[in-house]
Amino acid sequence: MLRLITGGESHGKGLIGIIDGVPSNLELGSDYINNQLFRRQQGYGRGGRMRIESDKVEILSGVRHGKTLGSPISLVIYNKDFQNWAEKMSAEKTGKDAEKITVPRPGHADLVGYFKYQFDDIRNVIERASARETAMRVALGAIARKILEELNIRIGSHVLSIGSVGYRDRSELDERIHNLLRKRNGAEAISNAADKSEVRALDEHLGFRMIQQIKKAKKMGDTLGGIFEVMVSGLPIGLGSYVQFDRKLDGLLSAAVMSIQAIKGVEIGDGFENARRFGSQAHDEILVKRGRIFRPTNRAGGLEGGVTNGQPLIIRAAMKPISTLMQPLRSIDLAKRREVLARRERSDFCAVPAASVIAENVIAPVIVNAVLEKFGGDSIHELKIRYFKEAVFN
Ligand code: EPS
Repeated sequence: MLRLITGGESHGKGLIGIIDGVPSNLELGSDYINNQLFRRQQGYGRGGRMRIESDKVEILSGVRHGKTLGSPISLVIYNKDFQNWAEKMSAEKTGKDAEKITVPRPGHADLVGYFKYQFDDIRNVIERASARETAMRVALGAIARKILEELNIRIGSHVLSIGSVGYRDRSELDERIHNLLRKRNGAEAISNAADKSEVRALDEHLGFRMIQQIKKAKKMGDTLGGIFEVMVSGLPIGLGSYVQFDRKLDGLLSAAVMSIQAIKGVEIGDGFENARRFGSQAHDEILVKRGRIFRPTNRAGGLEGGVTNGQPLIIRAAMKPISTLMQPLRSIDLAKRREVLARRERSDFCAVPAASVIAENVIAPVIVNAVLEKFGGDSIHELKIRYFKEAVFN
C-alpha cells in the first residue's frame, strides 16, 4: 500500500516528500511529475509568488534509469523564493531578532496555530499551513496517477463556479462531459479541455465572466472561492468496501479532498441535490443493454455502499475564498490584546483552478490503494496481469 509524507515550509529551502509502496518497474521521469506541478501553478487570480517559482522536482531515490525500484521514492522541490528569506527562515540561530507576527488573519490557521503550538510568532504557523505544501502533494500524487494510467484509469477536473458566477443549467455541460468521457483518454480529456481556460472552465463564455469576477475582487482587495468537479473514468466495479467504515472509498476520497487547504465542502455525485429529491428521482436504475449492465444516470457519482460501481467517479468540492485580504477584516493583536486590522500578506486572489488540479492528484493515491488492496502486486507488470485478468467492468 502507498504511504505518503511531506515536509517543508513555504519560504524554507524546499519541500520534500516520500512515497513508499510504489510497485517496481513503473516508467517514471521527472517530466511527468513536473507537468502536474506546472498545471498546479496556473490559473487566473494567482499572486506574485507564482511569478517567482517554476516548480520542478528532483528525484532523490527510488528510481533508476527511468524506472521505479519498489523502494521509497523521495522528492525535493526547491523554493526559489528562499533566497529572499534565507535569514528569516534560517534553521540555525542567527543572533538577530526577526520581526514577530502577532495579528492573525480570520479564516487562516494563524490563531489556532499560535495557541496550539505555543508560539509568539505567527510566521511559524503561516509557513506550514500555506497551500504551498500542495506542490509536494501534487508531485507525490502524480506518481500514483502514473500507476493509474497503466490501468487506463484517468482523472480530470474542471471549475464549475467562481464566487457567484457558475452554470445555471447543466444540460449543455453534461452533454459536453459525456462526449469528452467517451474519448480514448476518458476523464483526462476533461482536463485537457479545461486546461485551455485560465480558470479551467469548460464553457468559454462562463470562463470570461469568472475572470471578470476575479478582477472585481482583486480591485476591491478581496478574494473569491468556488466549486470544482473531479471525475475519474475507467474504474472497475468493487474498489473500496462496505464491510468496514474505514474502507469505504467515499469516506477516504472525501478526506483526501477535504484535506486540501481552504476546502470546506465535498459531495459525491449529486450528494446535496439528491437530498432535495424523492428517492425515485435520486437513484440510478439498473438496466441491461446488449448483455451489459447499463445505468441511465449517474447521480450516485460512481459509488454505491462506498464501493465503485463501474460508473465514472464524480467528486465536487467547495473552496472558501482565500483568507488573506488586501482590505483586511478586523482581528486582534495577540501580544497587545487590542483590536486592529488583520495582516496583509502577499497571496492569491483566487486559487480555485489550482485547487482542482490539486484534487485530481491527491485522490490518485487513494484510488491506487484501493486497487492494490484488491489486486496487489510488487511490480507494475504483476499488478497489470492481475488487474486485467480479474477486474470487472460494467
Ligand atoms: C502558494 C504559495 C504561497 C501563496 C499560496 C500558495 O506563496 P506566498 O505566501 O509566498 O505568496 O501564494 O498560499 C496561500 C494562499 C496561503 O494562504 O497560504 C503555492 O505555492 O501554491
